[in-house]
Amino acid sequence: MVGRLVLVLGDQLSDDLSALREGDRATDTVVMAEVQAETDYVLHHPKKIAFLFAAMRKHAARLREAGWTVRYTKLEDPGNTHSIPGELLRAAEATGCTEALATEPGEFRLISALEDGPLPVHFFPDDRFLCSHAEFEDWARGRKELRMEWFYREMRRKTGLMMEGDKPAGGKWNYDHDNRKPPKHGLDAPGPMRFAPDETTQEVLDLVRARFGNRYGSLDGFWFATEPAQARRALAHFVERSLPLYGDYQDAMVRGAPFLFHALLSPYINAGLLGWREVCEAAEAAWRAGDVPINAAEGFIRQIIGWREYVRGVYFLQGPDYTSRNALGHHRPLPEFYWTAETDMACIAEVVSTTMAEAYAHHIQRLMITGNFALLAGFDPAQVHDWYLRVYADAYEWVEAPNVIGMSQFADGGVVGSKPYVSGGNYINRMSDYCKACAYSVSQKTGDGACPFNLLYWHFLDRHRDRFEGNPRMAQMYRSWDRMDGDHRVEVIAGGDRILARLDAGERV
Ligand code: FAD
Ligand code: DLZ
Ligand code: SF4
Repeated sequence: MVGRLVLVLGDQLSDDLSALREGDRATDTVVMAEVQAETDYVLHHPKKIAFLFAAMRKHAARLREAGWTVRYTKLEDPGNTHSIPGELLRAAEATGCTEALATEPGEFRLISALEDGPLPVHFFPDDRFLCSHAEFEDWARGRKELRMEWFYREMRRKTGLMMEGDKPAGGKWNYDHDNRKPPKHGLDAPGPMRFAPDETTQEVLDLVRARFGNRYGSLDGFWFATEPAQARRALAHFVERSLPLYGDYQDAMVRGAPFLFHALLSPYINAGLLGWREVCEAAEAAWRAGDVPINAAEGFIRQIIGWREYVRGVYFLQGPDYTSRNALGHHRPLPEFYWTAETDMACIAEVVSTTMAEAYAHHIQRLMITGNFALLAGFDPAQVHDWYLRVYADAYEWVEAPNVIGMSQFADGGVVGSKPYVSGGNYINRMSDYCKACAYSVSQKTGDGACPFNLLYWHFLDRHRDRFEGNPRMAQMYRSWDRMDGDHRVEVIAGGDRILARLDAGERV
C-alpha cells in the first residue's frame, strides 16, 4: 500500500506533532530537508543554522528509532532541489506517494509555498501551542484593544498555572513591579548550561562554517543543546541556578554579561525541543517548593503563556501584510553599525557584539537598546524586521514580527503596544553599566557630546506630536517637553537633526 508523506520542518522537532499523530508509521514516510530556500530567505546567523541542522539530524535518528521511515535530505546531497515543496515532490516521485501531511508552518511565506506547490498538502493545527487560532480570534473579537494582560489572565485560568482555585496565587496576577531592579555592582550570574558539540553537531558545524561562515555572525564557541534530553537539562539548570533572581534582574543589562539570569530557552522551545507546559510546570514547582520567589516564577510563566502565545495570536490574526506595516512612515535605512558594532554608542556596540557572537540578546537589550534606537531614529521597519529575523537563533516570523513590527517599532499603529517603547539615555543608565564606558555623556542633554538617545527621544516625540499627543499614557511626556525652555528645545531638535544627518551621510555615530 502506498502511504503518504509526513513533512517535519526544522522548527517542528517535537515528538508529539500533529502531522505525526495523523500519520501511520507502518506506511507513511517522514520528509525532512536541509534546503537553501530556508537558510537564505533571510541570511540567518550561522549559529541558528547549525543549531537547527544538528537538531534536525538527531530528530530524524530518533524518529527512525521510533519506527518511522525517514527520508532526510542533507544540504550537500546530490539532487537537493533546495526548497521544501521541491523536496516533497522529489520524495513523492521516489515513493509513489501522492499527498502530504503537515503541521501548519509558523510563517505565512512557507504556508503559501506549500499551498501553491505541486503536491496536495493537508495541514493540521500546530497544537504545540496553548491557544489555537480560533480561540485567539474569539478572545480578540469585539475588543477595542488587544492587551496582553487580559489574554494572559485567560491563559492562567485555562491552565491553572500559579492559581489557587479561581484566584491568582499570592493574590496578584502580575508581579512585574518587583522585576525592575537595576544591576548591582559585580552581579554574578551563572549563565546558561553549555554543551560540547558531539559528532553530529561537529559535522554540521564544519558544513555551516564552509557554506555560511562568511555571513554575519560567529560560529565560534557553539554551545547550544541540540536534543530534548539536553534541553531538559538546560531547563533544570535555569530553574535551579537562575530562576531565583530572574524576576529581580529581568530588565538589567551588564557589560560582558549577556545572559544574566535569563533562561536561554527560546531557541529550544521554538524549535520543539521543549514544550510550554514542562517549562512552566518546572517554574511553578520550584516556587511551590519554596526555592524561588513568586515574582520570578510568575514573571517567567507570563512570558511563556502570556507574551509568547499572545504574539503568535497577533501574527495569525493580523495576516501576511503585517510585516510590511509602517504606521509612523519611517524610511531611514538601517545603518551599517547594526552589522559591525562600529559605533561610539557603547550600549549599541555591546548589544550588537553580543548578537554577532551568540545569536542572542535578552529582551530588554532587544527592546530598549537596538529597538529603541531604531524607532527613535526612524529606521525602515521592514529593514529592522529583516535584521531581527536574521540575527537571533530563536527568530521565526510568528514570534519575531509582532515583537519587532508591533512591540518595538510601533509600525502596526498600536495593535501590540498602547504606546511606543521609547526612552532617553536615563533609562539605559539606570538599568545598565553601559554609559560609564561610552564616548557620549548620558547627563548631557544638548551639544555634540550629548547622548544620542537623549536628543532623539525628544526629536521623536516632537516629530510625531500629532499622533501621540492625545494618548493619555504620553501626556506627561509632552507636558515635560512643553515646560522646557524654548531655546533649549531648539537646541535639542538641532542636535537630533545633526545625529540623523550623520546617519544619513554614513558617518560614524
Ligand atoms: P527569558 O527572558 O528567559 O524568557 C523566558 C521565555 O519567555 C523565553 O524563552 C521565550 O520563550 C518567552 N518570551 C519572553 N518574552 C517573549 C516575547 N516578547 N515574545 C515571545 N516569547 C517571549 N523571542 C523569540 O522567541 N523570537 C524572536 O525572534 C524574538 N524577537 C524579539 C524582538 C524584539 C524586538 C523583542 C523586544 C523581543 C523579541 N523576542 C523574541 C522576545 C524575547 O526577547 C525573547 O523571547 C527572549 O529574549 C529569549 O531569551 P530567553 O529564553 O533568555 O528569555
Ligand atoms: C530556519 C530554518 C533554516 C535555517 N533551515 C531550515 C531547513 O533547512 N529546513 C527546514 O525544514 N527548516 C529550516 N528552518 C526552519 C523553517 O524556516 C521554519 O520551519 C519556517 O520558517 C516556519 O516557521
Ligand atoms: Fe547609550 Fe547614551 Fe549611555 Fe552612551 S550615553 S551608552 S549612547 S545611553
